[in-house]
Amino acid sequence: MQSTPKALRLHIGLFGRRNVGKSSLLNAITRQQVSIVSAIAGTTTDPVEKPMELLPLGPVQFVDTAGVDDEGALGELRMQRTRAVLDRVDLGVVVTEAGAWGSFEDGLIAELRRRRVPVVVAVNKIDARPLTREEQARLLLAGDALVALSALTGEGVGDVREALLRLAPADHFDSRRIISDLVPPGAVAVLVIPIDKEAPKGRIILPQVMAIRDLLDGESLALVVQDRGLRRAMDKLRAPPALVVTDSQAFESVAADVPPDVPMTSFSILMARFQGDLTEQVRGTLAIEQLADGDRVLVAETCTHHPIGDDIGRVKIPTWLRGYAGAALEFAHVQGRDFPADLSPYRLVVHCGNCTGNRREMLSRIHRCREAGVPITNYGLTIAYSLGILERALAPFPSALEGFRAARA
Ligand SMILES: Nc1nc2c(ncn2[C@@H]2O[C@H](COP(=O)(O)OP(=O)(O)OP(=O)(O)O)[C@@H](O)[C@H]2O)c(=O)[nH]1
Ligand code: SF4
Ligand SMILES: [Mg+2]
Repeated sequence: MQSTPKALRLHIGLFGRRNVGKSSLLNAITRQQVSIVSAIAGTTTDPVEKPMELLPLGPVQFVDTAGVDDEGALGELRMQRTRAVLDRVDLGVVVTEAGAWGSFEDGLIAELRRRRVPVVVAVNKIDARPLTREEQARLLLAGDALVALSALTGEGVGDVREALLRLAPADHFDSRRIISDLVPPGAVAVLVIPIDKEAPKGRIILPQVMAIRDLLDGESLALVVQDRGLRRAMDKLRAPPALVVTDSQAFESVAADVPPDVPMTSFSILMARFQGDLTEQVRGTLAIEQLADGDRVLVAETCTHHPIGDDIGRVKIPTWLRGYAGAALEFAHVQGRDFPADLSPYRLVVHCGNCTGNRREMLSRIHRCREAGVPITNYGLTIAYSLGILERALAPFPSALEGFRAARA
């Protein structure tokens, strides 16, 4: 259970002033001492994450944040970290205590609403101070659900769980598939995974694992090969596969080995669809055509892996883009949560597949790019485009292909 990829977990954020009992509530819901509780305001300084199974919903990820009402330099840093959490939650809990509601809480709700995130208002510490009838009437209108509780005695904690279950977006654990919707039950998908020096020792990476698991769930067949074994594998099949998926870095040789009438795409294009907005990112890819000398390109990665050898983000993407655009481009790199607040210096954002992140955060990055007028693409789309095979790699996704053709025309 603990290893369900983060991307598939519903993210639930706990927000509120310092000392209202956010960490106590998390501990009460999970029945574990996950987050440190103390009478000193400002105990939680960095977001604390706790994956758990919230039945019958399934795997969720709680994020306990730092209280964000404080001032000063340290307070500002905490607020930035908490704001980053706002960008990636699917559900928000605003924790407060009786008599404390003010413009700060209204502001938090507004931030969550702006992101279309449902909100539970949780009034804690009712053992010490019950909620008055007037306040209850007012707070009922503040969020989508109101719960009065005591994390200390446990009263009302079950109601918080129930409110979360009720408000969880119905489409979260939905039929969104990585690959199995493209490969009918019983049909074969060939997955091409080159084992080169960038491949992690003794294992395969998350998008590949997720694709194999999804094919198993769909009762399709997965044939996993290295790029140099592809032709031999294709020869052994009695009928052509329903789909060939390759690591983007082997695109060129795989495109040459796969007959033109067999659908072909890459893991990162599958991930763009599953974890982001494929059509928007395909449109963003066309901005590569406009790149000129001195333009700045932001390369963003969700995880903080240590770059090795010809790292795709640091070496390969810059080399490909400079070559394709024939321009002296400048590259900036960010990893993890450090997506810049100001995107105006950039002419293009090239994002990784976001396999370890969650979809809402990716969609919120895409949204921020759109608001800033900065196109966003991803690794696989960039590589396919610069190799001139993007149209072919989009053939399995008619609406994205249509968007691509329309934008190009
Ligand atoms: N009486 C009472 N005290 C509580 C309750 N829940 C939490 N407390 C106390 O309130 C204080 C703050 O609790 P925390 O859970 O650390 O609060 P927090 O919101 O995480 O605080 P920061 O991390 O500092 O922002 C602690 O002394 C808790 O014991 C409750 O339901 N009733
Ligand atoms: S850089 Fe992005 S795509 Fe690559 S492993 Fe990390 S999160 Fe996944
Ligand atoms: Mg805390």
